[in-house]
Amino acid sequence: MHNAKCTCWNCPAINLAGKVDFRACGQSVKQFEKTADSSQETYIMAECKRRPELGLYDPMGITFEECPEWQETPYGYLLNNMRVMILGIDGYLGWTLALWLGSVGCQISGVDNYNRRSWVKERGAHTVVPIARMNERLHAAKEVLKISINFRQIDILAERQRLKEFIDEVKPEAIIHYAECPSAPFSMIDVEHAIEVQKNNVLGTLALLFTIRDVVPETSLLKLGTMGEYGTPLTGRPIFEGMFPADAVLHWDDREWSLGGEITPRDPVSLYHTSKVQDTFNVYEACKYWWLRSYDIMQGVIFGVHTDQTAADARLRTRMDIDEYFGTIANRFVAQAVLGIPLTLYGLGRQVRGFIALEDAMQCMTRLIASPPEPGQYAVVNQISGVFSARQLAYLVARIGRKQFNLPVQIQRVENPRIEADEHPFEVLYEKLPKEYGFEPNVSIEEEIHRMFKLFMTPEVKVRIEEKRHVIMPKTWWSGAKREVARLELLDLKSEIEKDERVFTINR
Ligand code: USQ
Repeated sequence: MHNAKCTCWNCPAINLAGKVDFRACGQSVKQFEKTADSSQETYIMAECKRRPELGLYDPMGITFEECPEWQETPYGYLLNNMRVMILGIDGYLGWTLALWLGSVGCQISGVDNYNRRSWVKERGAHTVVPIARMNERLHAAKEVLKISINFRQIDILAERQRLKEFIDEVKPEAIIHYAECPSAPFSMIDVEHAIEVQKNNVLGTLALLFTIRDVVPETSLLKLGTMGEYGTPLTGRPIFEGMFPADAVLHWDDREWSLGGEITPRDPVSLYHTSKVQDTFNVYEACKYWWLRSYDIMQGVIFGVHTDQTAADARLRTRMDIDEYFGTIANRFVAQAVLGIPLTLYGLGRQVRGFIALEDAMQCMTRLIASPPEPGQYAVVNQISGVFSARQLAYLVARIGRKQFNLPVQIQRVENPRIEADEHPFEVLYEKLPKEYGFEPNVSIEEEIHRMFKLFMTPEVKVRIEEKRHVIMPKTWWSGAKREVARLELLDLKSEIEKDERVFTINR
């Protein structure tokens, strides 16, 4: 078990006590022990909120493996009935995670202001997989999966006092922050949308950090960042997991310095991605000033719609968007294939991204919840399970659509409405999740795309895709222009892709 040797130092049920400057941000147990050895003045003790009978004790003395409050699960040791609060619980990821964690025994609470539903509606689109209203969702979760979810309709920024009261009432041991606008094109529509995205994302997170400091400083915050924060460095230098590794060195002007532990450069690719960069720094500072603990999860492009829980009943499904704003590339390609629209490769189509299936993302989140960071620790993981170019993805979708569903799928270049490199080197590290947290990808991209085709071809979903044919072609230009992109040449990618050995391998 990846977290067997973690101790009370990592556990959110701890109350830290003793004679130590908690603002000193030692960040690691080793660092702290060093300080404690060299100074008789400093010592640290713990009390357990779950086992008050232990009194004061050494926080490094009990491991998760030894503690009866931590029970073995397929994702590592997990706190019994761990209290997890999901912000943005009505969204694509939030709802899926609520059911997933509920089914491994967590006690789920959540908030949402239904912004995602309104934003999609405002753009004239809809989720092609119909989803139930929240009341019905909650009812079905109870009836079908025996999961009780404690839900409140709250806007985390405008109603921060209500959020604070709710957090104080629940005392979550982990908080998952998904309550952000996830769309790059939405943030580039005009000044109003850019402001809305930045305000919602940056200020919502900032307000949350203060609430955590004041009410539950020992909780672990799992904050969704994005791989797009890093951009695509044109020098080809590796994209590390948030920070430079210990042995990274800067050479300049015949001198050299260690870069180890510093945040790596960010070069976001839209004003939405920029909001995530600002979040990164706000969370990083909060961990430093207040000893909060957080994972910043640099998630790649998600695809797919399936988990066992969301598939258990039609009322439990999660949303699936395919429009220009909220549909991500793989989901859009499958919808285009079903509609008979050539798959839209923006620009050269050689832009490369990290991808992960919905179900695998849920596994990663569970493993991270099970292994809380240490007090003061800001940790970053790159949450992807494979790397593809847009061309490779289009080819894969076309191949599955043609061979397995008998659809005449075509691939076409269109003008690129974004300002991004559409051909670039890309070397990304994504080793922490598998090596340190035991993540094993379970879903191959072929399998998930096949599953999406199957679902999208059902009459109920197909008719909803047909209804929204007009929201497929992009109209939002990063330059500010307002016109539909022009279609360019059709591509036959067979020979180009099939000689590329890297294609369709889930792990490097
Ligand atoms: N693209 C196409 N054709 C399309 C749609 C997109 O070629 O029809 C290209 C885009 O130009 C871009 C890439 O595919 O280079 C990815 O675009 P996307 O719309 O699938 O994803 P993106 O805008 O990058 O944002 C999505 C999620 C966001 C998340 C991000 C992870 O909406 O919330 O943060 O993926 S990442 O891309 O790794 O930053």
